[in-house]
Amino acid sequence: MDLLRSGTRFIPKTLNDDGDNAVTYLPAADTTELEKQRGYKPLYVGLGLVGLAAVLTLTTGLLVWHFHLRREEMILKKMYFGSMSITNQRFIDSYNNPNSQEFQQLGVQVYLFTAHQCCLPSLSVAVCLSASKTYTYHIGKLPTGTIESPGFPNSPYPSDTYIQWRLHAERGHRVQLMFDYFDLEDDCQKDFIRVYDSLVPLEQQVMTEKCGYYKRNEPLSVVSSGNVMLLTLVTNKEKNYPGFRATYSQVPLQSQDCGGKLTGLKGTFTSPNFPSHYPPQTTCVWDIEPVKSNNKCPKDHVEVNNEKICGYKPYITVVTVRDNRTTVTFKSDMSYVDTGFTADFEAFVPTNPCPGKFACANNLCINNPLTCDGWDDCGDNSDERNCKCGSDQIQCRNGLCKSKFWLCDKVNDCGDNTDEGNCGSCQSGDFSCRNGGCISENLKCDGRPDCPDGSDESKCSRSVVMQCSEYTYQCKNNQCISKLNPECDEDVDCEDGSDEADCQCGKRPYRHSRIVGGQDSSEGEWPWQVSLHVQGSHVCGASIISDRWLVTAAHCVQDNVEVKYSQPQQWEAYLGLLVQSQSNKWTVKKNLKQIIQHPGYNKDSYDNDIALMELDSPVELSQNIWPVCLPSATHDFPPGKSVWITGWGDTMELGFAASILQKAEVRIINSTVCETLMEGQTTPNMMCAGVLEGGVDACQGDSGGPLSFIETSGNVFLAGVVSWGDGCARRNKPGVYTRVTKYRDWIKRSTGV
Ligand SMILES: *[C@@H]1O[C@H](CO)[C@@H](O)[C@H](O)[C@H]1NC(C)=O
Ligand SMILES: *[C@@H]1O[C@H](CO)[C@@H](O)[C@H](O)[C@H]1NC(C)=O
Ligand SMILES: [Ca+2]
Ligand SMILES: [Ca+2]
Ligand SMILES: [Ca+2]
Repeated sequence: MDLLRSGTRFIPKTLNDDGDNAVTYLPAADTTELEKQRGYKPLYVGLGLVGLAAVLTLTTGLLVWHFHLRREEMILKKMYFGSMSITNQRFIDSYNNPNSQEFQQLGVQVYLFTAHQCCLPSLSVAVCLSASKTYTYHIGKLPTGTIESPGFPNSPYPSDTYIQWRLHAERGHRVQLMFDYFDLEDDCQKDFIRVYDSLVPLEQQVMTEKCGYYKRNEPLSVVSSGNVMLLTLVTNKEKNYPGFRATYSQVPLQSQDCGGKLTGLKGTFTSPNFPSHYPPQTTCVWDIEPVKSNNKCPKDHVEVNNEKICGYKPYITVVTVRDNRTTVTFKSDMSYVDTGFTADFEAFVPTNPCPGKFACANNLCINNPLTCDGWDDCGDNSDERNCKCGSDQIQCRNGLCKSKFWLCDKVNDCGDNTDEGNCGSCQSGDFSCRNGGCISENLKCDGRPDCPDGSDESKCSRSVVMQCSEYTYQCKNNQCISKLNPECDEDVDCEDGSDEADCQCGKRPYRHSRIVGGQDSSEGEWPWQVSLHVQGSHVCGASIISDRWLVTAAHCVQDNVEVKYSQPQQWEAYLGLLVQSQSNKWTVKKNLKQIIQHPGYNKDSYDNDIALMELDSPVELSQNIWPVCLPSATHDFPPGKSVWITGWGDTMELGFAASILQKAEVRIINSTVCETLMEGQTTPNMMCAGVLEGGVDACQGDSGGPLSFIETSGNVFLAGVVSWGDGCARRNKPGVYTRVTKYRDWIKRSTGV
């Protein structure tokens, strides 16, 4: 009976040897319909299938085979489930217990899942589900309850597990499940949960599948369409994460959960439960009345004006209705739900749609100064057409104007490459050496340096040892290698392996699945960010580079008439902080032992704007307190690439103070171009970065705070220190940052780090 123990491989094809294609899907019984029509609950029974083929002959009614196949790579990992509904029986609670007298009287012989009966063959090796378990909860008796993954919160969930939790609400209610902690392996091929709108894992009724990490300010919540829900947890052999904790409850099923009549000239409406997941099988109709289909979106969608909208839209979507009323319909089908939408509506006078503002071609109204500024604010570029370009703009051949920041940064901003022509690059077929000059493309990566600086060998899979220069990386054994940025790129390039030593820096414990609209950071997202306080208030930012040392800006520690900022006893450093004035168990407050301002700091030109701070005692590193990587002196941060600025707002100047740590994505500006734009106020010790397309201008960087560059390996490097240009990310003004690579040797000499 116990296949695994007997050493036999689990063969899921007991019934039919044709394998995958032979699995038949019969339509699932619609549980809600049965309930509504007959007042009966259909009886669903999970059948453990392994070695139990005989059960099949006993069933009456509808039999549904569920074939749980996780995409191609996972063909070896399958689970089979059967379910059966007996439609002529009224459901009573004792049917949940197959040993009850009532159940036995049904005359159906059923095997429920028990440990070791369901196995997952993985990578051709049979793996038994060591803890396959089913829990059942009836919500009516206890209004809410908690579900946790095994071991939570004290230990990670177990390997090779399949667990299911069945939730029954009372009739006339929905089941609501809210995860307040969720941290699973990032790869949904490996560990995942699924939530079903049914009591058995029917593919057609999956509401959602989740893995990875959800931060606390983005809770995960799902609602069923009827009064049942199933949660399953599947884990594989490796990498066990903390798991999850969820609260279940029931919510009354209302006939009118959403939709309705909207009047007035302005308003907002959202999908049900927004920003949580909307329930499956939902239809909402809004009649908008001051003012009014194709097959583009066959599944869940919003329909307005016969136009269906679905999918993820990072930017605003505008629908214009040329009528004095409209209807908006939201529909979700049986499976896979998401967080839905929020929408604003506004009535307009057709003859003057945007009084006092600019009317985009899509009828969005934007403030006049946003036209012809080089940024697409309408979403259809109509605010950037027919413009006369300003002196700080590039006149693109296609008629657009773009900010001059974006000249010669290898990103085609005009769309027709106007901004990337005349950048002194070589003819096609030639390779441009980093320090100028052109060589034939064939000489690239041939193992011999042909450019004077060897840069033709700098972006190759193999690194060559060559003469040291400002374009090579120096290994600990003093050999210099040709590869560009070989540090912590997960390939050993130095003979002594020193390029891959000490690569724990710049790792973020939490994985950040998708960058959501807002600019608030989440806990542990920037664990090197420090808040420096003087006299109880936040004054500057800093970055953690070791358990003892911080990097900040020299101008932060410059004395003025009122405060001796250069004195360590003036300062308090808050590490692991997310919200100002809200310390938590991860937050550590430290005093300083010493401050080392760069001896070459020039308070007029802001040249060498960098300083070091030593903590009075080493800080214990944690998931929220972690050092950033220091780039080697020859590390290249090329123009055109994204970097992140973070901070609570610059309070030294006339900024605002944000309460939650803010982040903003900016783009590195070509330094030759920046020098021109800033009219010679920059030095080679500075680098410039500007707001990205679609970005908002807000003052998000703190003086002294980090400019973080996320390398493809996932390690984050400190590219810069917020210095001047307000430390703000402003559309038409680049931010200027201290170029950290210039100070690598000084930092090493001063701190040993
Ligand atoms: C809306 O327009 C129709 C004609 O298109 C008109 O008959 C109706 O009175 C209008 N309703 C309002 C509220 O203006
Ligand atoms: C920066 O722009 C100049 C022209 O202004 C160009 O020669 C140079 O190659 C650019 N630098 C980079 C790294 O693209
Ligand atoms: Ca614009
Ligand atoms: Ca460009
Ligand atoms: Ca390497």
